[in-house]
Parts: sequence; C-alpha cells; structure tokens
Amino acid sequence: MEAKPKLTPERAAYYKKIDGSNLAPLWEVLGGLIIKEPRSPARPAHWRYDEIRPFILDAGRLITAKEAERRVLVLENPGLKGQSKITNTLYAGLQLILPGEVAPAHRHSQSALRFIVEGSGAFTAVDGEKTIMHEGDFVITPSWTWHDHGNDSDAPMVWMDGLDIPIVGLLDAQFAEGYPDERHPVTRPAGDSLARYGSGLLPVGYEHKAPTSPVFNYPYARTREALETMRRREAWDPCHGLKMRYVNPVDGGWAMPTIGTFMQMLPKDIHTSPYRSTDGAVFSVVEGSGRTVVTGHDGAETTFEWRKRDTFIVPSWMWHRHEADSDAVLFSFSDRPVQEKLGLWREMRGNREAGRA
Ligand code: GTQ
Repeated sequence: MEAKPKLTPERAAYYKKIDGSNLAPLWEVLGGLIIKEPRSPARPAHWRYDEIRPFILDAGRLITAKEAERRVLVLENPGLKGQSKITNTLYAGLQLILPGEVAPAHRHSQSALRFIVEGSGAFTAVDGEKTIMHEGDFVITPSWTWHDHGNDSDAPMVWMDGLDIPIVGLLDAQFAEGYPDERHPVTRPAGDSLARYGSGLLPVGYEHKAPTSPVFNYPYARTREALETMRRREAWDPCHGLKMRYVNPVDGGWAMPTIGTFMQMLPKDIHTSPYRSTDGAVFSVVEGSGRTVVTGHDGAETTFEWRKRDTFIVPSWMWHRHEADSDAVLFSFSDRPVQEKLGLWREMRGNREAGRA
C-alpha cells in the first residue's frame, strides 16, 4: 500500500467538517485496513501447567463452582489483555471442579469444547445425556444446548474450555439463559450418542440437521489407539507428524461449525519443517515433552519448552516448528472451519527462507 497522504491544513479542516456528518476519508486509513498479509495482534504465549496449577487450586478455595457459575481462569493472550481472548477469534480457559461440586445448568449461543487436562470422573451433561470425562477426552457442548458440569469423583478435575465467544460477539448474535434448576434432567443413558453415532454406524433413516457432530465425547482411549495403530505404517508429515482432525461422522465435516479440533502425534526426536496457516491455534500437551519455535511478524523467535498439560498458542500466519524429546501427543483447536467456509484459509509449508511452499 502507498504511504499515507500528507496532512495539509486544508485537508485537516475538511476531515473535521465531514466528521460532524459521521464521514471519514478512506485514504487516511486504507494502509491499515487492507494489509498485505495477516498481522495478528495476538502474541505467541505459553502457560506451564506446573506454574499455574496452584493458582487454579487457589480459586477452588476462594469461590465455589456454584457461586462462580463457571470457576475458570481465562487464558488471556498477552497481546489482547482484558478481552478474554486467547486468539483474536477464540476464547480459552481452565475450569476447575472439585469433588461434590456442580456448575449449574445454562445454555448459550456460543459453542464450547472441553479438553480434559487433569483428573477423571467428573461429568458434563448435554441436553439430557451425561458423559464421564477422562484425561485427553474431547467433549462438545453445541450452541444452545443445556449443559451442567459436576464432579462425583474424589479428586479435582481441570479441563480446558474453548469457546467461539469472540466470533459470536463479532456478529452480535449472542443469547444466554440459566436453567431454573441446578441440573438439567438426564433422559438418555451415558454413552448413548457414542454408540448411536460414533461407532461407524448410523441409525437407518437418521437425518442430522444440526451443524455440530451428534457425538459429543470423543474419548482419548479411542483417539490414542488410532494414532498408535496408524504410526506403524503411516509416513510422518514433515510439518505435522501424524495429525488427525475430529470429524462429524454424519458428513465427514468438522465436529464443530466454528472450531476445528485436531490430535497429532510427534515421534521422539522429530524436527518438523516450518509451517504457517491463517488459523491461529491453541495447543494442549497430552503426552510427552518438546519445544515449539514460533517466529513473530517482527522476525523475533520465541521458544516454548512444553510438557504434559501445558497450553501454548501459535497466532495466525506465524511460522513455527516443533521438536519432540519423547513421543508426544498434542491436541489443538482453531477457527479453521470458519475460514474454510468463507474461502479465506491459507497455509504455507516448508522452507521459510525460500518464502514459499
Ligand atoms: O462451561 O459453560 O470457560 O459458559 C466460559 C463460559 C465455560 C461453560 C467457560 C461458559 C463455560
């Protein structure tokens, strides 16, 4: 884009005059509006679980899940402070439920995912079906479905919430309401949706109208087994290792309409090739340790030394590469489905210096 035109006294007076009619000259702002390539205000960031776990447990002493409604520490991107965003388009937080607690039923337009970071045995109930959650499970709360969480186990549970709050907010399309009772009635047996829709079968005549997968818990045990079996003969992708996406079994599309979710395995000692894409991604480390090197838009490199249960983010269009010290498994999510639906999604693989795939 051309440099900004010169501000002459005559032009300044003119801008002032038209401002009174809620008008503004495009040529003064064009360079910042239509830019050559993405320049996310989000910054690469890393939350070490060891470091923040005590803060999460502190919250458990400060406030009950019931009083808080959702006792969550928001993962705030340092480039987007105070906006409750982990990337420009997504929200993430770490939610704590202690034994015996309930996070009361409500529903909202925003879609939510839970990715279980620590503990086993708490449940989420979605529209009348309860699912018991285990580490590494990916659980969906579709838009406008009643949901409450509870912990009938004897240990604290922590999971990552991922929501499309900024996207729904951008569209000014958000609604929310509380349920009159603490828990929404359970009307279906646990495991019903996985048996019905997630077993390589669908009920004959079933017509799925919702944009979200009818499977709402994708258990880690199954995901892990798939990766373990595939690694025996699948070639490792130079940029991603072995990377799978969670699908809606009805149409093969994304499991959620606004959030793309992935699980990838990086074998011990892999050094991946540089990669970037227009969807900034939030990663949660399920197994193993290693590092991710992210190059900011200013060329500065940041290295995240990650371990099991850590969270880190790679903003849109920033080159990054992974190294694994042991076999590692990473869960991630991004706004890729939205970008794909709008024809905006792009990626570049390979040699950064060459500047092309
Ligand atoms: O569990 O419903 O982290 O409504 C933020 C908003 C969790 C939830 C969050 C929510 C929830």
